[in-house]
This record gives sequence, structure tokens and C-alpha cells, in this order.
Amino acid sequence: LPLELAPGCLWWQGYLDRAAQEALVADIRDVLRAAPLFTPRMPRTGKPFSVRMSNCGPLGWVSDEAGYRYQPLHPVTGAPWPPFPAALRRAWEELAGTDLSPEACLINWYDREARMGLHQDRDEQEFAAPVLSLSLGDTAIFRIGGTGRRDPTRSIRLASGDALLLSGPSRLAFHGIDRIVAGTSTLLGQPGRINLTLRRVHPAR
Ligand code: MD5
Ligand code: FE
Repeated sequence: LPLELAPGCLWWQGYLDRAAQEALVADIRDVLRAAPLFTPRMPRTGKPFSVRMSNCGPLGWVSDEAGYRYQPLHPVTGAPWPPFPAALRRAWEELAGTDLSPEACLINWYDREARMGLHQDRDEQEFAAPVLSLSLGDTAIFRIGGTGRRDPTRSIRLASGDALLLSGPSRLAFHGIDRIVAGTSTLLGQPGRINLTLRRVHPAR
């Protein structure tokens, strides 16, 4: 039974048990062998992100000097993104509460120094569908506010196995990762965190 942190923002602590987390990490390692982590860059300035990324599913989110966008090919290898692991489709079916299927899963890799500044997720053409996040590895200090950049924020600790659903009024909330708490999980065998966000990009066809 999830906690509702804000209207439409649902948090399942320990959604994935240890065995399910280990199986999902193995799936993601397979994905990353086919679609290696890349370093996204800020639009215009080209400043590198501290978070490294990859994707699976038909579309992937990328960022470089030309801007933020979804595309079907890896920006470095030019290969199509690997398919969704079955466990990701199952989590979406169980938690997302929509008939729309996911089109992209962004894989974020945080080393112990990595952060993600406060932002909104607005690169999708369909905001009616939720975003579903799964956390693996070290705990993250996650901050969420309202739909205005200056709205008050609160922070929670997202731990390995937690699921977070951003739907309805929370879908366009400002959010970010203040920092990772290294040494809080043994799942990955090294300090760091993986976050998976499943997304619908296009309206129903
Ligand atoms: C993460 N990822 O933990 C964070 C937060 C991203 C991103 O923000 O864009 O990849 S995952 C939780 C999340 C995802 C999308 C929207 C919202 C939260 N939200 O509107 O609060 O790597
Ligand atoms: Fe985001």
C-alpha cells in the first residue's frame, strides 16, 4: 500500500524484494552491455551531466548541444535501444494505472558524486500518462516540489527497491536528486545508484 506524498505522487517503499532487485540488476547489466552508458550534455553549453545514462524500450531520452529529445537510436553506437526487460513491463502494468503502454525507460547511473538539479520532465508529448521510477542500489535524497520552480519542496530518501509514481498533478512537479548516500546498499557491489524511469512519450495512436 503506497504512501501519497502529494496529490498523484505515490511511493511504494520496498516494492521490489531483494531477489527481484538482483534479477532486475542482472537485466539492466544486460541492457548496458548492448547500450553502454553515455554522458549527456546540457543544451547550448555542452556541459556534461554528472549522471550517466542509457535507455531501453522503443525510444530513449538523450541530451546534447542540440537539446533534449527522445530518439530510437543510441547517440554513440547508433544502435536501437534494447527491448524492455519483462520485469519492467510488469511493474508498469501493476503500478501505472493506465492502458497506455510505456515507450521509453531512461536508466540513470549515479556514482557517489552525482546529482540531478531541480527540473520538470516536459519532453514527453503525453502528460496524461504517469512516470514510474524504480530505485536500485544506494539511497538517494530525492526532492519534490510543486509545479512552480519556487514552490516549497520536501525531501525523502529513495531506497533500493522503492517505486515512485508521478501522476496527475504531480506529473509536472519540480524534482531532483540532492545526493546519493554511499554505503547504504550492497546490491550493486560498488557505491552508486541506478534509477529507472518508465515513460509514455506519445499520445495513444
Ligand atoms: C532519479 N530522475 O532518481 C530522478 C528522479 C529523471 C529524474 O528526475 O528525469 O530521470 S526519479 C522520480 C521522478 C521521475 C520523473 C518525474 C518526477 C520524479 N516528478 O515529477 O517528481 O534519477
Ligand atoms: Fe526528472
